[in-house]
Amino acid sequence: MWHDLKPIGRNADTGGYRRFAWTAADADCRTWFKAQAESRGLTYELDRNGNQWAWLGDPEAGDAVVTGSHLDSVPDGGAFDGPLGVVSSFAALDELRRRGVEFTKPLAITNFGDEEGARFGLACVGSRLAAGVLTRDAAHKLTDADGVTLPQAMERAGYDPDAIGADRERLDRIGAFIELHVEQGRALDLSGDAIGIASSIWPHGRWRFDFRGEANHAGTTRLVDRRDPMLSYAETVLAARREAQLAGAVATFGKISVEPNGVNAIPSLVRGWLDSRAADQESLDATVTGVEKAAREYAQAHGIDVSLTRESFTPIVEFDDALRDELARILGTQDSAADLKVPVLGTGAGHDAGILAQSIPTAMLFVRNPTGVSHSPAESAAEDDCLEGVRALADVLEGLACK
Ligand code: HGY
Ligand code: MN
Ligand code: MN
Ligand code: MN
Repeated sequence: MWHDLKPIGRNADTGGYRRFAWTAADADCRTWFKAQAESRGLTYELDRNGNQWAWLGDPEAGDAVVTGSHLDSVPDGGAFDGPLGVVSSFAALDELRRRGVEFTKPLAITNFGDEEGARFGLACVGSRLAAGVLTRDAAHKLTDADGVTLPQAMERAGYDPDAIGADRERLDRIGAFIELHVEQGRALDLSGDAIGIASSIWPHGRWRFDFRGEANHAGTTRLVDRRDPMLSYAETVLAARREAQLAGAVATFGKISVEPNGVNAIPSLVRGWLDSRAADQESLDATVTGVEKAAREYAQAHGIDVSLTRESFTPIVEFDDALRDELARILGTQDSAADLKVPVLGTGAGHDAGILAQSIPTAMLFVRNPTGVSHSPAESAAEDDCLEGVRALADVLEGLACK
């Protein structure tokens, strides 16, 4: 199963993955998912937002236990971020069938579309649309770096962009959603545990800074005559590091666009995207406010126009206590989360579980990542830990959906 998926969208030179929404690699991943579902006799569904579902039992019955994750990636991403959750879901079902359990509730496995937002800039598009927290109109405005809109991309991939939108009736059939994910950090490596349970997802967002200056000749324009927006951008990146350090947050400028983007031309426009996250809202607010203040002060001093646009934001997600305690009881045979054998940890990474948690009892399982590295070809997880993850997920699904 894993080996059929691994080659899809993989860059042989870097070992990284490029599985952007509505591309050929995405289509191949979807074909893989459908084949896995049908080879297990599961009822395959593709919902109006392009999310895939594989059902055991009656999808209409309600109170379903659902597990899954995503198959798309960031540019040059790792092999585990997303796919580990989907593959582990199918493997956990295989394990439950080996155990001969009897299901008392419907079970479904999902692949949520466009979780990374790598192509159109907004994360969790498939789950946000289904949950009704992203409107069709707003989604239709999403455009990729080549100017292709999300509706055009969906149409080219054979999907109907006018069908997208809230799917509450489908989500209301879910009694509990569990997402297994490779840890994106080193907490489990440091604690010496293979498996962890999520307590929360930090509040996080994406802001776009536009710095406008004056295009000019790189060779003939005196320094004093320049209005170079690249300097404002550079100062803002350094300010982001300072502000995040002060607030105990994280801040990243990982994406930039420059116009006209010529080696020998002073830019007219530099766009920089800030990704910032913190364990609490106050620290996040302090960071972004500080970065904005620094950007405006520097821009003003150098005759640069600066504008700031918040492109996306996800408030803190506190996962459902009762479900988290239930997982803890099942996994650690503990009566409550208080004296856990299985560590509970917060995360700065966003997930579809964070979107669903806003309206459905939701929990996350993490599998140890020995280096903590993610969103990189170097992302890794030991096979034994992945198998431990499958066993833990099977235990949880058995505890929640079986006699
Ligand atoms: O950006 C994130 O945290 C997630 O990997 N989409
Ligand atoms: Mn990711
Ligand atoms: Mn992910
Ligand atoms: Mn010239």
